[in-house]
Amino acid sequence: MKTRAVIAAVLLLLVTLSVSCRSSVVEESITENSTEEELITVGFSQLGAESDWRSTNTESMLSALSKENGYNLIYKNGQQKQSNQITAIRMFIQQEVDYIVLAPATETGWDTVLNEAKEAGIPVILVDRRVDTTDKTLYSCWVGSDFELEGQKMATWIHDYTTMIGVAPEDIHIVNIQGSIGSTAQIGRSKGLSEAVKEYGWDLLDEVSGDFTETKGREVMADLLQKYDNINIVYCENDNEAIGAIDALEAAGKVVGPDINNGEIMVVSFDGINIKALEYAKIGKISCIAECNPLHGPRVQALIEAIEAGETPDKFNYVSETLFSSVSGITSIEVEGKTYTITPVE
Ligand code: GYE
Repeated sequence: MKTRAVIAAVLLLLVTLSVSCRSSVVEESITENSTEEELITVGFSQLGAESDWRSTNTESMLSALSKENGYNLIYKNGQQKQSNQITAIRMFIQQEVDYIVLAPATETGWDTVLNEAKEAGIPVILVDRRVDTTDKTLYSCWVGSDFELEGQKMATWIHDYTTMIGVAPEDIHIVNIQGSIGSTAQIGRSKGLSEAVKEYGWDLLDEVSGDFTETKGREVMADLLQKYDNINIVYCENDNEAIGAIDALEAAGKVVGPDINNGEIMVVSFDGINIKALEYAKIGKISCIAECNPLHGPRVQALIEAIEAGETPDKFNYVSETLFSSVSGITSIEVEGKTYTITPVE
């Protein structure tokens, strides 16, 4: 007993000595570690900065995944190039981030790099657009809009409105200024329109990409006006394109508005975040805008928190959205049995 007590006392002394010798170092690294460890490191690869929607989305992500909220965010702007996004993801993997958040430019071409993230054990959360991978386990979950539904809603609004003012389907001559080709937003919105074209027998004159930008929207619209003299509806896959297209239409002496029976050219678009576009919607220069909500920061934050708490969030998380219009007569539309009320622009 006595020997054991002596050994215990000596051991205690040794431990105390070694702790006190290292104490300052240990304390320092504990302080450092504890703050760092409390923060969740997230690598966010944004696809670019092509539109107002995109800048609002970036701001929302940066403010939700902030230090104050417990995040150490590494933000990378892909400048519209998938190759830049792939490089960013590889960098995040090397930095051993806790999560990768990806807003992908296009749907295809992600299998290899997402496999690398999976092998490194880093969960990937997709935001806004989606990826087209055969293996759905390459990402944890996705949050964004139902782009095809947005297109269907817009097509239904066009159908209801033109029926109301008595325009025959064959007298509807549409051009589609598409978004960036291969992006989920473009694919869904173009599909919503083409299905309606088939169903109602509208005349879809042309589909060209305006890359979701004002400059390209203006350029493409000017070309389309050279090619066709009977355009009466311009379907723009985002507001920035619509603003550019309206410029080009007015520069060519056209009157933009919903009165297509009297020669006006009707413009419709998507997003509803750009101030100028909302102003245009108020005065009828843009006849209808299908809302696309960019405020995904808190949604991504909630998904990360759920995973941190050991939960498995739903794979696909949709945001509900409205339509904005100041054109009188249509107060709601119905798509697949569901009613959507039109929000007037104030
Ligand atoms: O509509 C457009 C942006 O993917 C939903 O991308 C997004 C689209 C948005 O540049 O303005």
